Amino acid sequence: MSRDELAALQLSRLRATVADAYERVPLHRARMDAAGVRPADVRSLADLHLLPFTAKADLREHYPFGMFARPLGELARLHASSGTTGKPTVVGYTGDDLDRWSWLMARSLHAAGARRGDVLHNAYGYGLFTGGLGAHYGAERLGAVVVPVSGGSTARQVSLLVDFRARVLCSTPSYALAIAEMAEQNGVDLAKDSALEVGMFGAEPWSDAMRAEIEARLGLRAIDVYGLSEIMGPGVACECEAQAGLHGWEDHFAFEVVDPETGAPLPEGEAGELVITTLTKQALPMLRYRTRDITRVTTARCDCGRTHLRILRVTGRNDDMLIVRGVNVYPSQIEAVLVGLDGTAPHYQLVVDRQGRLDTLAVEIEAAPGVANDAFPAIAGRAAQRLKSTLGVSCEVRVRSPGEIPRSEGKAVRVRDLRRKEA
Ligand code: DLL
Repeated sequence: MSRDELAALQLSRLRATVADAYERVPLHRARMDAAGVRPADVRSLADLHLLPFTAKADLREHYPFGMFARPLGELARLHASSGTTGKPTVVGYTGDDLDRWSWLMARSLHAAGARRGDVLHNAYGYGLFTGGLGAHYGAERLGAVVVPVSGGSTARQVSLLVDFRARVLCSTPSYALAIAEMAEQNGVDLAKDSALEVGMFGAEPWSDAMRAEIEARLGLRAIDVYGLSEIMGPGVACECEAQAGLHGWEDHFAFEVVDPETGAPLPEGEAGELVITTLTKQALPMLRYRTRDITRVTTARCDCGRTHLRILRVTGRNDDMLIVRGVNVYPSQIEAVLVGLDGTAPHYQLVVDRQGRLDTLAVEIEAAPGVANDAFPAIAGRAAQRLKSTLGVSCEVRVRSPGEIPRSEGKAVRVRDLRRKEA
């Protein structure tokens, strides 16, 4: 579709979604009434800006089903985010929602290079998390042969990957590395001994340095996939084989980037908070959902020929941003500096603490297997110097022995915040 055709389709779907949300969801109606906006006021895509925002807190306050636009009896499935504090966020799908999600995940997988008949090893967690089932049904829709292994039992994952000749691996990027590491410990070189060619990784921020590391150790092309349960799950946006940003599927979602402080829309290319409006969701239509994810978008045509805009790597979440002596840093920026450093393994954790009234940041990195303990201080020194010159902050670097930093089976825990213990 040309961008004009895409825009026309977006507008007609937006108008239908807004009318439906106003009609069926008391929260949307109340917010729009308070803002003095009627569904009929949405006459162009630019009028999207008239609509009030929604946020994760709205879902929590209307726990569990208060934001659904369909009665429970018309739903086919529920998912929920674990949520570190308070109640989980619950999301619902009609049968048609699940059908569209499967198509969008199939489309994403195809863009990533997966094909009908491929054996697809799905190591995203199955359950309330959207990763496992989202990838599963998308892969089936594509015509792939799904191995529904879920996360965990990493040694067994390695044998199954090799024995079943999987061509495609789906997992979080951090778990992909844990699988690679387990393989190496068991004398298996996945780059040589497996049939892997495509990896579809997401659910957490990761850097290009991490991508290079994963590609080398697993012998595949690592593709970034993005999504969030409040909007659908995985497959809201996905890279194509050009690996030049994630195509946001604009026939089903409208994307905006806003200033995280003021909420004002930002011009194309500027970094800000991604805001998403669903255009075809039935059970849980979302108007201008504040994702908290920081990124930039471009509508420049991709080499692959797709006209969908591209979301340039999500660098991190607004709430994950650390302010270290006045400098804003995201864990993934630190990752980009650390991964690939001589003598280290690509595992790290950031420890935030407080001394007096000042926040402190310590970076824990892991020595590569076989590196002698007396080399640790020199490694720490090199890492600290790189961090200082790239990010402009000095921080303490601690080098841990191989295997000491916890491995993830799903989303990695990158930040240990010790400040909470004071509260
Ligand atoms: O993580 C859905 C998903 C599953 C996406 C599998 C991709 C693959 P939630 O658990 O609701 O949903 O978490 C959503 O994870 O707002 C981002 O902060 C982060 N996130 C997801 N994908 C990426 C990515 C799933 N590719 C939250 N890069 C989002 C960076 C990501 N962050």
